[in-house]
Amino acid sequence: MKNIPQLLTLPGNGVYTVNTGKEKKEKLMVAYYGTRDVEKAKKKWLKTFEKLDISKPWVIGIPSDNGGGIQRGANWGPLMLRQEILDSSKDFTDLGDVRVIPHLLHDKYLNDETIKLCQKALYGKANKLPVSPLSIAEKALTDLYKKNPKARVLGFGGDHSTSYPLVKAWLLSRKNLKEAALFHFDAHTDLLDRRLGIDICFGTWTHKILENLASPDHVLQIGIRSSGKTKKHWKKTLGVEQLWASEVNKWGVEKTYKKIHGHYKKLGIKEVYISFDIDALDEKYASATGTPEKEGLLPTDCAALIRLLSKDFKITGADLMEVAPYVWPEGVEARDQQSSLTVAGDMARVLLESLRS
Ligand SMILES: [Mn+2]
Repeated sequence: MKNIPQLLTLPGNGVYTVNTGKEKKEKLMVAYYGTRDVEKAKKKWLKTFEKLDISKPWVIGIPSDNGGGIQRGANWGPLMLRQEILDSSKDFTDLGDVRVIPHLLHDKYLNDETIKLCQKALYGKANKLPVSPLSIAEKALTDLYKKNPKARVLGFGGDHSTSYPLVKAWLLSRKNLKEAALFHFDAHTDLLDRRLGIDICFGTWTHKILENLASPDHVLQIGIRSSGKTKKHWKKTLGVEQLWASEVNKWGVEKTYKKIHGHYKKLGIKEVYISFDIDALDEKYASATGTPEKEGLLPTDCAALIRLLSKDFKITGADLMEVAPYVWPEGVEARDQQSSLTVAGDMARVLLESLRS
């Protein structure tokens, strides 16, 4: 645990800037720690780790969008999502943000010399600590779960590759892996083996996480509508189950939930991690994201499904990904852009609530 405060930084401060976003970062510091002074806020934040309280869910931000690749901007997700849920900040413990060097993704893609130079930049000296956002996140979460296996963590991304360390650390710390499943909201399957040779990015992370699950059918994907391959293809080649957006919109909440419940019960699932890519929602509700897609899910349906799921299964981990506040597709008005962030905040609250029940 002694490494944790080195790997993380103040909530909302993980995006390295001098002046950009200063007002928003300060607003968050004042709300959390009652000061605009970074050093004073840091002292109070460090106290969080002296006695971590597992009666409340924990929030962690991974403000990295280097695993994206179509339209970046999800690095601002963690700061903006916290702004949207400030009023309920007493209901969770904020661990802060993973420290991010914006040019890096995972340490496996780096040479020794670069790692040493980046260690010096982050920690003041060369040591054994990781330097890339996904590697830092995995190390921090693994250490946190080791001491607190019952912790319930809500991660804020970041592009969807930042779910990889969150879900991996969650899976590796489960007492009974056979009872653990992933419920994945997304317009896309994220199931590529590699994208341009890279095996951990927004388009591949779900494929990569299959090796850590008890079996591939422990992933259930929902909201899919933009895939080069059919539902049958993914089931046949990888064994992953999907509920496409067209099916969910046709069936409605009740019938859809019956399918989800039936699938997990058949497998003997007891606990579930919910990974929520905001683009699972229809573009009308989620314009502030890298790849908005038409004919998606309704926020009210998603909230209802999460609530139903949390009644029958323990939700012990969750994340909200790909919220990109400054990404503004053509034709979207300021009002719609703000309502898109409000909807994302609502989804964050629903996820927090599911971790509490
Ligand atoms: Mn995704």
